[in-house]
Amino acid sequence: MKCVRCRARAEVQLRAHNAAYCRPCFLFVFRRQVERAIDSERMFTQGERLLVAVSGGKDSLALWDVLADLGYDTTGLYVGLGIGVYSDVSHAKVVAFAERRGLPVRVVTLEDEGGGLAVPTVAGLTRRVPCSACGTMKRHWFDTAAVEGGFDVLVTGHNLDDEAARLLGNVLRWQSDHLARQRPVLPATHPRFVRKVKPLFLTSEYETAVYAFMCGIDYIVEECPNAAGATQLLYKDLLNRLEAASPGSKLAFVKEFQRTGQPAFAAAPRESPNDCERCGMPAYGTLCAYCRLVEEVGRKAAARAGAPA
Ligand code: Q46
Ligand code: ZN
Repeated sequence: MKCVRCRARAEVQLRAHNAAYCRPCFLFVFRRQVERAIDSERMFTQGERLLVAVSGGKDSLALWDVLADLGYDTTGLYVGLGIGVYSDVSHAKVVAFAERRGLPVRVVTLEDEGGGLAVPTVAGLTRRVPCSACGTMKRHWFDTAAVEGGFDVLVTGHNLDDEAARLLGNVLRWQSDHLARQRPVLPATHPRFVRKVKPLFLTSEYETAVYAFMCGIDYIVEECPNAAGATQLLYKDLLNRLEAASPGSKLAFVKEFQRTGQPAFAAAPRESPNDCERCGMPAYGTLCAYCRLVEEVGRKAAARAGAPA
């Protein structure tokens, strides 16, 4: 197999793109793909301050690596979720990467913030699926860190596989509100929000894994222990089977949704949020999702301790 750009021996085959590349050409094409996503979706410009949410996994670290190479002003954000060894190892990987590249990183540890509520405690007390509690908490701390740090943009490492799985989940239940918001760029719609972008939305998990491997990025290989039962994984598995039989399906699914489906959902009138009475974040009702969760935890913890709920 030969590289489609330079005819040298290819090291990577990308069936979705009907292409194969040698190492230097793959690295070039990978970076160019990220750059094109940033430019074509007008995600951000040089001079803006980017807060890059990093989990210690391959996607977010590969993205941070590319953004730093492209000369953007980046700061990493690591949110410690309190998930045992997984959190300890992922924290260490983020700190080591930031030190090696000489990049600033901000660490928010949930045990030390807002009442010391880590994901396992919250999930246990509220009997929620850990990923549901985790999602609400991560979103809250990402938004808070971005706004309080005076950043222009919050960048996340969601890749094509994540976006396709999320889209499939939203379509299966026709969640029109979620479909209207599933975009690679979410403008700052509230004073407590900054713009949110996903430069890897057309880049597959396989591509980021190859990039991280070729660049010698040391990332956490183990999945979060809560990922095993997550519905997202089931959707990913289904989509992988589809992709194997029909390469390019995921890319077409996400790309065409962005071109045709999403604008139709976004055009429908939607309720605009209030300000949360407690933290000022957008809320449907008096409290935002995070403050509702914290309140529920307080109630359940008190009930468990035998105090009146
Ligand atoms: S960290 Fe959190 Fe993921 Fe773990 S608890 Fe679920 S959502 S699986 S990206
Ligand atoms: Zn709130």
